[in-house]
Order: sequence, then C-alpha cells, then structure tokens
Amino acid sequence: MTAGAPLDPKIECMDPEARHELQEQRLRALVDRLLSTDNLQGSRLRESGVTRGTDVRLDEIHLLPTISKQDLWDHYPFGLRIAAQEDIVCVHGSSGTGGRPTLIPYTANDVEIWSTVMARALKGAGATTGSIVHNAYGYGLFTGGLGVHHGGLKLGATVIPMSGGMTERQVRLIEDLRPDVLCCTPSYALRLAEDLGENSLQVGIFGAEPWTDEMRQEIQQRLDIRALDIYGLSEIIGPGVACESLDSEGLLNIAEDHFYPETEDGELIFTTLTKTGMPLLRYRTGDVATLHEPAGRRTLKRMSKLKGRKDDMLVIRGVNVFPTEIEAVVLDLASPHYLIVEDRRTTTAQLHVAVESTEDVKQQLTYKLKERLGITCQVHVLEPGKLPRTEVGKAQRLARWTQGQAPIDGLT
Ligand code: DLL
Repeated sequence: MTAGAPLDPKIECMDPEARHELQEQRLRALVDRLLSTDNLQGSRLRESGVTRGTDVRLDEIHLLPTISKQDLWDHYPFGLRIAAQEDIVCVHGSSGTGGRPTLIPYTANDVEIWSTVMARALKGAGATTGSIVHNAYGYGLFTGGLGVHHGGLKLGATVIPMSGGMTERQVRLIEDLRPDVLCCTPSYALRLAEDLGENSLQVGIFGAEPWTDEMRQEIQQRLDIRALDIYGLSEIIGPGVACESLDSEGLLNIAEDHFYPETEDGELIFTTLTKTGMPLLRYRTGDVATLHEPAGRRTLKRMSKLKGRKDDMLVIRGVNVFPTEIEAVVLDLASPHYLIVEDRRTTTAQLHVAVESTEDVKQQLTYKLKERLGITCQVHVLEPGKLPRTEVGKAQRLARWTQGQAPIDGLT
C-alpha cells in the first residue's frame, strides 16, 4: 500500500452516487432530529415549511435555512444543544473574535466521528501505527490539540501531547524522540525551524490559521518535510473537516460523509450530517474557499486552501485585499515573519507591511505589492528578530491602527 492511502477505502473511495444517497439519508435524519426540538434550528425549519425529514432533498439543501456565528452567540452557551446533558462528554470551542467564546458540546458519538476523520487525515498524510506524532497544537478548549490526539490514538500511532509553547523543550523532544509527524500551526512550524537543526520529521499537518503556498514552500525548505494543510472549525467538529493527503495535489479532501459542503458567494457552508450533540444545518463559516470535484483514489469533494475570512477582507480605497495575497508577495522577497497594519487613523485607509529583511528589498516589495494588489503599501523593513513570534495559539498577522501609537515600533 502506498503512502497516504485512504484509511477507510469503503468510505473515502465510495461510489459518489451511493455517497449522495447516504448523505441524503443522513440529512433527513438530521432534519428529523432538529424538528424534534423547539430550539432555533427546529423552529426555523418549521417556519420554512419543513415538517419531516422526507420533505427535504440533498439537491435542494440550499433552500433550507442557514445558521451563523451570531446565532451561536445569541444562544450562548448551550441553547442550540439538542442532546440531553447526560449524553454530553466534553466541551470545546474558540475564544473567537472580540473575546466572545463559542462553545460546542460533544456526545461520545461526536468524539468518535472526530477521531475517525482525524485518523483519516493522519493516514492520508502518510502516518502509520509506527508513527510518532509530535503534537504542538494547544491542548484545552481549543480543538487543535485534542483533535489530533483523538485521531492519533484511533490510528494507533504514538502521540506526544506537547501542546504549544516552551520551544526549547519542544526542540529537545523532537531531537530525543525522533517523531516523523509534526502537527502545529504553520507559524509555529516556522518558529520551531528557527531552533531545530537536521531532524527526523517527514511530514507536517498544519492549519488553524491562514497560510499560503509560498509559506508552504518556506516551511518545506526550512524543515525539509512535506507540509500539508488541515482545515476545520470548532462549530463543525475541530480539525479534520478537510485535510490534504500526500496525493491530493494541493487541495483538501473533505470528510463529506459527515460534513456536507456548499459555497455561497465564495463562503463555505457546512452541514454536520451525523453529529448529535449540537448539530448544525447549513452553518455559514465566514471562510472563503472554492469547492472542487474529486480526483485520484478518493472520491471525496475537495476544497482549496482558504483565501481568508470574509471579515478579514480589507477594503483599502475601494480595493478588496485578502491578507493571504500580501503574504504570497512578502514570502517571495523577505522572511516569513511579517505584520500587516491597517491604518485607519484618517478617512483614507493605508496599508503598512512590516517585514524582516534588508533595506534593499523595500523598493522591489513596494512595486510587487502594487502590481499584485493594485494599491500602494508602505513597506517597513525591520532587522531580523524584531517582529513578534507566535509561540502559543494562532498567529496575529493583521493589526488595526485607529489612533495613538503604532502597533509596533518603527511605523510612522
Ligand atoms: O482552528 C480547528 C483547527 C485546529 C483546524 C487545528 C486545523 C488545525 P477554531 O479555533 O474554531 O478551530 O477556528 C476555526 O480557523 O473558521 C478558519 O477561519 C481558521 N482556520 C482553520 N483551519 C485553517 C486553515 C480550529 N487550514 C477557524 N487555513 C476557521 C486557514 C484556517 N484558516
């Protein structure tokens, strides 16, 4: 069996028509589960004229009501839970934007789904029962650490539950235990690369924050590994909603037997077909990506790397800019540590891009950014090591400057 083969060929390589039928059955069962409650999703379904699962067809899922993060906040903490409290075995979530947390209750069934899709992701990346998985995603409410952990156990690999931070100790254990798989955010992979010499790692499974193909090249080169992208969000399950495999050609295989994908105006929408704790029908993720037909052994739909989030899109003097487009240009010319500052101190917004490099790249970077984005950015070149590194959690590569002092030294 070649590396990166499916863990469960019966499911991952299923005849698409049979999968469509399975998804439809699951959708109908979900609709019945939601209708049996009087919470928001049940009421919205009734208002849209749905009285039982057999009323709905998968091909017409776009006619069903959607649900958003605002709805989750409005029903905080557990107003959208449909399982009984006795059946909830854990809670995860994210601190989210503006400090407002989103909490998700999981049943044992949900944890089993999560372990399964994560085990598939690890196997697709080439991990085996003989693998040692260095897991530097944070353990806690955040789904990264425990998601990889559940998947690693399910696969039968050895998981080293490092969590984030304490880089010196991480480097030491990578040297001593010789793991072949690294799981962490892409920005932390770069941080590790600063201190790690030659190493045993073969593959990295990186996600939880936006990163470009240019960043992928950089990480692959610095760590001498294959770098794969993994996507997910707590509302849907955590990591494992979609993941690249060694042979998926830069696209992420979606675990669509559990999470049915759609896009609307570029935004990803997911339906949790099988979850029982707090299932979501047509959840608007706010994430922007494209869907692609399957190719290769797996017959699962695929998605592109994320372009960004709808709310991360900067509108600068009428031009729409995703931070990932800036990253792509920066990485061609400077080190991967950078910070974008959206300067809104006056009515004419400006973009500053701070990089670590030598002064001579300034002109070229300004030119390339103008060429790619259509707007002029203020480029600031700082000495290596001057920009903040992210040791724990998600990298903050975008700062807003509305008044007072600049978010970092050296900007005017
Ligand atoms: O970040 C789950 C996760 C953990 C995914 C570990 C991958 C690896 P949340 O904290 O709820 O869950 O944040 C979800 O992070 O809506 C995206 O905007 C962003 N995100 C997640 N994965 C990627 C990725 C986890 N591969 C939010 N590329 C999502 C870009 C990502 N953005």
